[in-house]
Order: sequence, then structure tokens, then C-alpha cells
Amino acid sequence: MRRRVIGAALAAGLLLSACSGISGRMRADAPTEEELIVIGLSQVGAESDWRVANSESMKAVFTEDRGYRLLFDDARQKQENQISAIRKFIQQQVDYIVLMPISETGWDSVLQEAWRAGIPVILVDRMVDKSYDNLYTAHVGSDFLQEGKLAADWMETRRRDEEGPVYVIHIQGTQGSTAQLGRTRALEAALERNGNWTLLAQLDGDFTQAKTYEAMTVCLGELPPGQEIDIVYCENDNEAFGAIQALEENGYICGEGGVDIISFDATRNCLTSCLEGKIALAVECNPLLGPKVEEVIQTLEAGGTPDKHTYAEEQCFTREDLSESFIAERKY
Ligand code: GZL
Repeated sequence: MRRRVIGAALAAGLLLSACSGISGRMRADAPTEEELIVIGLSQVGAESDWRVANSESMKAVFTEDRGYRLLFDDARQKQENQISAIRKFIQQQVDYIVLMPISETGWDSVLQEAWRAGIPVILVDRMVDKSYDNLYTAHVGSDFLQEGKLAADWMETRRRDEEGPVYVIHIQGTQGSTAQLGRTRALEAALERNGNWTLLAQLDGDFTQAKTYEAMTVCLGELPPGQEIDIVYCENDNEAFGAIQALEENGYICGEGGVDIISFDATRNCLTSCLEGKIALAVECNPLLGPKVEEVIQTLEAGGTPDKHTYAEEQCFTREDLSESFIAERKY
């Protein structure tokens, strides 16, 4: 039974539950198989702490007792696996496709196929190229350029009185992902603005600790012995962990009086490292997007039109903002 009829049954169930005082979307009666809203979800992978938290947020919201059947596919960081998963969801005639696109391009045919099948596509986290704007219904994610600008503003304020050279190493995330493109653009603009900043190296960390450790170790081995490094701009926390390991193994101090490590995501492990003084700035990128995605789906179920873009609220943290109790209360 397609969801429009289900929607009516669901509305009736919710009305019943509201009368019975059951909060939220919990229902007094368990939804029948036909009433479940079927969601095909294609997740990038499990490459980072952020990604794991993002997946957990989706699985916590889209449960059967809340009226959903979640078909979760882990693409293991390969776009071809995402494309195959979407095609499978189309064959299964799911009600919605939720896609965390690994990159902005390469979606031409598969998004057209979903469109022709009449299945709404909801993008989560990263974006796809503007040329696909009419092929997805809504996007829930972060403003990555703004995240980068927050970091650049902090770095420039911290070094505004320095006239000598400021040596920077830039570790990028997955090439072509919206997070990488936005965070990179902000740093490159800051390098343009500050003539005394020198980019020593731009490395591909692919948002993973292992790849960053490897790339950073090679990079440090190629720099002149004792080369000054002032800032390492890591496009996510797991890259920061890999960079810190390589730097310390090569005799560098991370933190006060040493290298300023900049990191994005601000997961619990990163905030702990920031509190310890090893990470200078943690820029939040909120992975807990499940509730916002559910709002989009419920708007569509009710026949409404969701906003095309919904952005998470995000902030920055330095050591002074943090305490063990604050970190313990964080949800990711
Ligand atoms: C950002 C997300 C990025 C995270 C990384 O929204 O796309 O991908 O910053 C993750 O940790 O791998």
C-alpha cells in the first residue's frame, strides 16, 4: 500500500496516540507492515567519528515502532556503491531515498532514474552539483564554507600582529566533497589575504586518520630538518588525530608554543584533545541530522513543501570553552 493511504492511517494513529497522551511519533498501536514508511538510505561509509554519529542519528529516528522501515546501505566510501544502492531502492519502490552524497558530481543518470520513478530524494550532509537542483526534493546539512570562515577568522585574529612568516600545512578531506570544497575555499581565501602566510604543503587526508598519518609522515620527511610549522589545518577530526601522531613522532609540539592544530567536526574525542591543549580550535559540524530529516519527510507525508535547504546550527570551541563535564554531556 503506497504511503498516501498510509499517511491517512498514520494520521489517525497519531491522533489516537495524542488522545492517549503518548508523546512524539510513538503510536498506541504498532504500525502494520503496509503502514511503514520505507526509506532507502545510502550512507558514505564509516570513515570518521562524525560519520558514525551521523549514521546512529538516522537509525535512532527511523525505527519501526516510530513508523518506518529503514533500508541502510554503507557504500564503503565508493560512489559506485551509492549508485548501485539507489538503483536497488528504486527497484524496491521505497517511499523515500535519503542520500549522503560522497561527492558533488557523478549523479546525472541515477537521480534522473529516481525522479522518473517518482521517489523523492533527500540529500543529507554534503550537497550535489547545482545542475541537479531539480532532481532532489530537499537538503539537510551544514554550511561548510561558513565553517571554514569561522576557522580562518580565528587564525587571522590569533596572528594579526605577526609580521614574520606563518607556515601552514593544509590537509584536505575527500576530494570533491562539499565539506572539502567549502573548508578548502575558506583557507585559500585566508592565504590570499595574508601575504606573510606560506603554504608548505597541501595533502589529501580523505577524512581518515590512517591516510593523514601516512601523508603527513611523508611530508615531514621531505621538509628541511627543523622546518617551522605554525598551523596545520585539518578538514576533520580524524585527520587531526593522524597529523598530531605524525608531528609528535617527528619532534613537533602540538599546542601552546608549538603547532596550532585546526580541526572540523568537534566530536567528543576532538574536544578532549582540545581541552588537553593539543588542538587549538575545534569547529563544530553537527552530525545529528536524523530529526531534521524526519521533519522533511513528515512535511511531505502531510502534503506540504519542505524548505529546499535546512542547515544545522554550529559553533567553534577553544580550550577556554571546554570542561570535562561539558564534553561528557555532548551527544557525539
Ligand atoms: C561533514 C562530513 C564530513 C565530516 C567528516 O558534514 O561530510 O565527512 O567532516 C566526514 O568527518 O568524513
